[in-house]
Amino acid sequence: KQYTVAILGATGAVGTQMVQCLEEQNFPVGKLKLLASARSAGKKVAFAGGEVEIEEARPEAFEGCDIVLGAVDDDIARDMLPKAVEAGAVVVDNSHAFRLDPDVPLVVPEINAEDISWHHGIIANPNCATIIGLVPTWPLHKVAGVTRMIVSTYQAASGAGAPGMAELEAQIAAMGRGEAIPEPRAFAAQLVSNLIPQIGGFKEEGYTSEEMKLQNEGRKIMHLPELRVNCTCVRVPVLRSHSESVTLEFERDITLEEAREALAAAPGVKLVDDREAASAHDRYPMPIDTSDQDLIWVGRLRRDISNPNTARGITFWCCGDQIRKGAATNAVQIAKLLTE
Ligand code: 2RA
Repeated sequence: KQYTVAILGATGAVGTQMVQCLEEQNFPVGKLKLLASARSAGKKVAFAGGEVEIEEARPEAFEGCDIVLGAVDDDIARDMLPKAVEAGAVVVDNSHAFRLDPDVPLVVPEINAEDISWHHGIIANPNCATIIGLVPTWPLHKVAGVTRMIVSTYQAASGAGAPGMAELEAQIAAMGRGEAIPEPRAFAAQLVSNLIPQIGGFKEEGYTSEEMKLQNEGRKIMHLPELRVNCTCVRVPVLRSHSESVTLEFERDITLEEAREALAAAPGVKLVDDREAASAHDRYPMPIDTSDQDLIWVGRLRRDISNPNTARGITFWCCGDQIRKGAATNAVQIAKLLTE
């Protein structure tokens, strides 16, 4: 069967990536509709050896669509996507609009693909920092039962959308290749050098909306209503990969060897954890290495020596591409499961 697929928000960083992911994942697209604002209508986008013309996003555009991928902000998603369902499409939405709606499954395919079965027209794609932190957490949860997470995130400019990314990219280009430091971005990062410990607005107990997402979404995705998460989300001068320091507390003992084995075998994970490696690129994950690929790289695996019961505490570091696995790739993986 071939499917008529529409992307709402086709010109943003995530929407553009979705077009590429449909090709990469050999999605059975019979017809692709690219929907965006009136000012983008008429532009042509390369797809599957041909070209697709961008149309203005209007409710009528959903007629005949089997699947709609949402890559727009919460307000537009709330307004437009129910109309896509009314037109008979199944929606995979990357906004936060429906993520916590009890009638909407919130899905990371490596964790809870089975939840897709109870959708009522909309399936929500989790927040990027949630996906990147939970993909490596889940295999460890299956070994010893996670009860608590302490997470610090280092989130790329891409999370602030294409404009934020373009701004940082221009600064990095202006820095050129610093002789003292081989990686231009590392050089620029030290020169751009500021960190912003706020993503989203401040909510309960002084946590930001972004920080509460990991607890709220983590509980729903892993079916752990008692999960407790302390998260600090920071914007850093990196282009498109998010990094996270994750400390887990478990209800049962887990050895480092068990953790290492579970991560090495986990779908969606690449274990990069060799303190003796000559190159930093092989020693641990770095955002510069995880950009533009779909795996979550995990390293710096160690016991949590602050946990009074060290047999039940593990800390790791992970990096993943915010636009890909953090958004577009995960959404297209969900859509692909709908076709299987
Ligand atoms: C961010 N997670 O990084 C949010 C939205 N992508 O800004």
